[in-house]
Amino acid sequence: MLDAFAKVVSQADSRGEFLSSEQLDALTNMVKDGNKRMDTVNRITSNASSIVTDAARALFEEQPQLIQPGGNAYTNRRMAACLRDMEIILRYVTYAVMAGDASVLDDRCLNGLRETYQALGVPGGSVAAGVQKMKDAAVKIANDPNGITQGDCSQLMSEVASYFDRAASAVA
Ligand code: PEB
Repeated sequence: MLDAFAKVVSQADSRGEFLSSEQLDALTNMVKDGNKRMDTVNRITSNASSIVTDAARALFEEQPQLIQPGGNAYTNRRMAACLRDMEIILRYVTYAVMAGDASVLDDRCLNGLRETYQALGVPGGSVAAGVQKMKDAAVKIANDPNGITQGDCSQLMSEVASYFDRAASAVA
C-alpha cells in the first residue's frame, strides 16, 4: 500500500535518483491543497451511510429484478451483503482519496473481486452501476460550496471520481 509520497519515493529509489523537480512540484501542490483533501474525506466519511443506502435504493429501482425472488439481492441476508459490499468499496475509495493513490483500493479491495463475484453469481455490472451512483452522490456532497471556504476543487473531484470509476470497471 502506497500513498502519493511513498509512491514517488519508491519510483525514484528504483532508478537510484533524487526526486525530480516535477515530482517535488506535484507533491508541493498536494500539500498546499491538503485541506481540500481532508475536507473531502471528512464529508464523504460522515455521509457514508446515506451515500450507500441512497445508491442502493436507486439501483434497486432501476434493476428491480435484483430484489425479486431469484434476484441476487433477494432475502435479507443477500441484501445485507450487498449494502455491506457497497460500504466496503466506498470505504476503500475514501482511503485512496486520503492517500492520493489508488494502491490501497487496488490491493485490498479490488484485487480478485471480479472473480469473487463471478464465483458467487453476483452480477458485476449491477455492482458497477451501484458504484457509479455512489460516485455521483459523493462528488456532489464533497463539492458542495455551502458551509466551506470556496476554492477550485475540480482536479480533486476528478481524482475522487476516478477511484469510483476504477472500482466500477474492476467488477463490470
Ligand atoms: C466481497 N461479497 C460477497 C462475498 C464477498 C464479497 C467475499 C461472499 C461472502 C459473504 O457473503 O460475505 N468482501 C466483499 C468485498 C470485500 C470483501 C467488496 C473487499 C475487501 O472482503 N448483490 C446484488 C447487488 C450487489 C450484491 C448487485 C451492490 O444483487 C452483492 C450489491 N455480495 C453481494 C451479495 C452477496 C455478496 C457476497 C448479494 C451474497 C451472495 C450470496 O451469498 O449468494
